Amino acid sequence: MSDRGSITRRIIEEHLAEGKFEPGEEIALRIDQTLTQDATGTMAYLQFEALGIAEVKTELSVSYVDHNTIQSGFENADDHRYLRSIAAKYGILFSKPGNGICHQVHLERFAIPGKTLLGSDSHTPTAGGIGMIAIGAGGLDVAMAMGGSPFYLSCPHVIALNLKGQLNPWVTAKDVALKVLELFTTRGNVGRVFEYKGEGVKTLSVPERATIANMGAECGVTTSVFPSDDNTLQFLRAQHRAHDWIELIAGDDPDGDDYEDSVEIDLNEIVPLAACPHSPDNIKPVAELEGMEVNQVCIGSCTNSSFKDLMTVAKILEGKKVHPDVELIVAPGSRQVLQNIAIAGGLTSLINAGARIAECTCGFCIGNSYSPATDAVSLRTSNRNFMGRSGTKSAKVYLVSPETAAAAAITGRITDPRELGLKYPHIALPEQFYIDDSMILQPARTSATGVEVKVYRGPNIGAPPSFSPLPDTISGLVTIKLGDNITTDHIIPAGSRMKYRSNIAKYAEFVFEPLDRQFYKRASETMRKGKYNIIVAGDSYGQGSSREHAALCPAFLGVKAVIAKSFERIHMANLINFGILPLIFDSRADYGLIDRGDELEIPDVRWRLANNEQIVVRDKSKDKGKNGYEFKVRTQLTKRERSIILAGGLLPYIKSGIKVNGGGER
Ligand code: MIC
Ligand code: SF4
Repeated sequence: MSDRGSITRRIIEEHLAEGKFEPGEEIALRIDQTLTQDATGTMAYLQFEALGIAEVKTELSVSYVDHNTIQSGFENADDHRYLRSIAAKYGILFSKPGNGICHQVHLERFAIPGKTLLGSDSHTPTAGGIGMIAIGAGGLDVAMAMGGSPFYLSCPHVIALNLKGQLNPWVTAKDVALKVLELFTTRGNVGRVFEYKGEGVKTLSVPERATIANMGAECGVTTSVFPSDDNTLQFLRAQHRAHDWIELIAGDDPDGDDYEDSVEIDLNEIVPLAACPHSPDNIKPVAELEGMEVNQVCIGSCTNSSFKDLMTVAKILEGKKVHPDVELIVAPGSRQVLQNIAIAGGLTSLINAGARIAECTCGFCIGNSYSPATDAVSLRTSNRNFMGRSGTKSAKVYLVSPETAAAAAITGRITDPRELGLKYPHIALPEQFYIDDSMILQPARTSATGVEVKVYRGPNIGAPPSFSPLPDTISGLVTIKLGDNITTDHIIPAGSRMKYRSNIAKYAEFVFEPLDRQFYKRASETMRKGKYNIIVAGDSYGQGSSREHAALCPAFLGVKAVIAKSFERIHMANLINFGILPLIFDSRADYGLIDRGDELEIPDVRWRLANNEQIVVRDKSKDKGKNGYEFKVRTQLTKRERSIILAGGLLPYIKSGIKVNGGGER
């Protein structure tokens, strides 16, 4: 690997399959490793099967089961069995339910500095904490990578985040992540990478760096990356994986063009912070919220469930009891964390204090368990507090550090942990973790009989739907008009609905359920009339998760275009993969002129897209009697993406080999 330039540039250049390192231009990256989790995994593997490839072509692919582990009914269990049989058949490692959250386990057991990782989960950048380029994507893109195809993306603009100084006691990596969200917010960061530099980086361990990289996902960046240095070596050594270490430090930037911008963050100045309801960028100092009554405290999730996180909480709670009015839930990030806090005595302190010890899974974070009571205040160490995500619409979720969470568990109120009057428990990483990988199945082990592995398909697992090519003209109705910051949790809820991830016809009934329960009915009626459904939205449409169901289910309901002020990266890629045209208002004022129910026509759209000509939308419900009100929209699509939409999505594109004319690079 060259020793010149930013870490981002060095890893990308080492993995370029197409294009060159020019921010904003389309590039294709060779992918060394993939990860999937069960909620996105079944659909990803159904699509992988459709590619007809005998075996995964990556250096390593791991299938985790960590999201849908509440097996109330056969659906989840059937999915797990399907995933296990697919892993055995195609050469994929299988991390059993209970072994831990994909990002935590991947960091511990598989992440390698300098490599690329593509994961069907938006928090895949967690592995950036070890010095990987780790990117979240839709399941179909991950399926393609498992099949050996490169991953296409816009070459990122790299922002240097220069950390100086050192965190004060009781101030943590989570507070740094929240500070970054305060500075950059949840929108406007598409196509960027945050690269962490500076003396302050040396004061952070790998799990702390991983917490910060994890929440870059909330800013919408492509990924976040840290150097690989002595701390990285120490972490890998503790994981008995020193052989995976390489040093990776940003080199000279002779042309001075590797970083688009540089922002300094003084770690000494950060104080305990909280993200207030209902967005991860709604940041306030904990001190300003002090005294607010707390009903629930949840510690865990892929952001803050490491050994250090839980041992710190255990030390704070040692010899104390959880406040009588608070329920405390602790979900270790992995079985390794659980085993090691048990060995170190932390688990006993947590149990004695009155914590409810949950499984090593996503659990509360995805809202499929431990939902708070009506109107409750819940303090969580997770990364998203979108309205209703906890499973309780009226609940108020605050995102905080494990230290702040533990303080509230004791006092029953939001408390600045510095005011607890305790000595800060500095927890060092063990020299060597206790390691037991017996819940990670090697492909050969699952087919112990030597007979060809039979893929198990339960009745809830349907074939992935296919979609028609883009029509010459889109004639449709505005089925829903939305505001800014619509998340994928709004588009297709997770929580209790998540068990239908493998059954698109059923899951589609819940599209936009949190916002408009009539959407499914209206969309079905439009389809019966032989028209398409069109979604109109404001800024930053599709924030949050990588779930391709937020595109797949609308496509199943006849959505052919989304017209928005701006889109988030992963969701836009998913729309393209399922043949939905993402259009951007040329004049933002036109957004105000459209109403739900309006009849829209997008004439000659097929020809215009193919030839990269201006696309025009005609609102036939406005200026009646004339030709309707016409407004201009644009796309931010590469040639390849335009071809995919023309074909009706990525799978039909691969089969059809359609190619288009003209420029149109993003
Ligand atoms: C999330 O945190 O929202 C999820 C659930 O992990 C999603 C993936 C999914 O919807 O299955 C994500 O972050 O991509
Ligand atoms: Fe799981 Fe929550 Fe992390 Fe998503 S954000 S992977 S649901 S722990």
